Amino acid sequence: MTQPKRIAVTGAAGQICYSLLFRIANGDVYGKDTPVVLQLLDLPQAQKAVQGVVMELEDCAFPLLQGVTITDDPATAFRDIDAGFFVGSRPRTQGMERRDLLSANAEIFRTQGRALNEGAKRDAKVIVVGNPANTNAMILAANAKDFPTENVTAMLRLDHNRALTQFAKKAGVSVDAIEKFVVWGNHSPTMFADWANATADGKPLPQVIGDEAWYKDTLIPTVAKRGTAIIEARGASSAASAANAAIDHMRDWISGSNGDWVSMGISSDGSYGIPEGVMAGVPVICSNGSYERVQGLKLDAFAQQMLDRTVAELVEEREAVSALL
Ligand code: NAX
Repeated sequence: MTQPKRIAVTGAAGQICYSLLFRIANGDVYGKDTPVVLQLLDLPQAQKAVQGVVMELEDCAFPLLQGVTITDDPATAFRDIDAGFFVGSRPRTQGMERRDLLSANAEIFRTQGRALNEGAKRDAKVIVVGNPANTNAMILAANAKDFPTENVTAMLRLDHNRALTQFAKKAGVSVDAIEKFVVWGNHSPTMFADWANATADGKPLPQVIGDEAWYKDTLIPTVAKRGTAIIEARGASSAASAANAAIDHMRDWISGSNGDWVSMGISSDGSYGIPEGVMAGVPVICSNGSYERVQGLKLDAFAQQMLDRTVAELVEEREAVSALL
């Protein structure tokens, strides 16, 4: 058997992790030949709940799960890791302003960035799920000074997957028939689900669907408000689908996306006029354990306006936390 991969997961007692941890232990990230060791982080008051989750992991008798550690210390959680799922974050509580939420999370991700810098392998792959995911990822990367910024990413994949299914249903095709679709920008209601280059079974998706009003007036808002719709229906926020999206993101990054585009929040190099250093969703193609931005796309006036709007929000978020960068 190959060496086990060490995977840190934060927010381990939370509802996303109640799905995520079992998928990772089942081999859904690194494949069925690679054993894993889980290094679980949560707050001191959540340690007992994490122990309960670990009891259930044990009771699954996953052949690939070679070990689990539980801690409330980020340095211990991130030591020697090959991958990190940063799920835990401070939720918004009643009366809390958006600015306060950003700062509370910025503090968490600053501390965790320093610990990541100290302990993680330099080629570790990191996904930030905890909201505000893009800005948290930017802070994490900025505070992990000797850790490659390109190895810190934010999750846009849930928005991506949500849109794929809506398109597939409308076009009457299977989800995997749709390619070259991207969600740009922030994981927030401003995100821009862009179908301009997308295809269904190789044919241009806008032509296959042939209903631009549906795209603008139904698809875009449906995806943007899907999180809220799920809370209203389920009485709790997306969990299994969020865990699945995190798995898809990491699996593709590790094993490749077979030439197709996927949406990842990555640190901007200035492409598409997105200010450098902002962690924005862009189209990437994954292969051989890395990703490459899809370059040279032409954006029409509508797309440009949508991109500008979501990027402006990211820039605002960056300004709100600038002291911690
Ligand atoms: P839960 O509230 O169920 O769990 C969060 C867990 O994080 C708790 O166990 C809490 O103790 C822990 N935690 C808080 N601060 C921590 C810290 N400093 N270090 C370690 N652990 C800490 O939330 P859950 O539903 O699991 O969602 C987790 C995060 O994902 C939230 O921020 C949520 O907004 C975000 N989401 C992001 C999505 C995305 O697409 N990027 C979609 C799903 C989800 O809404």
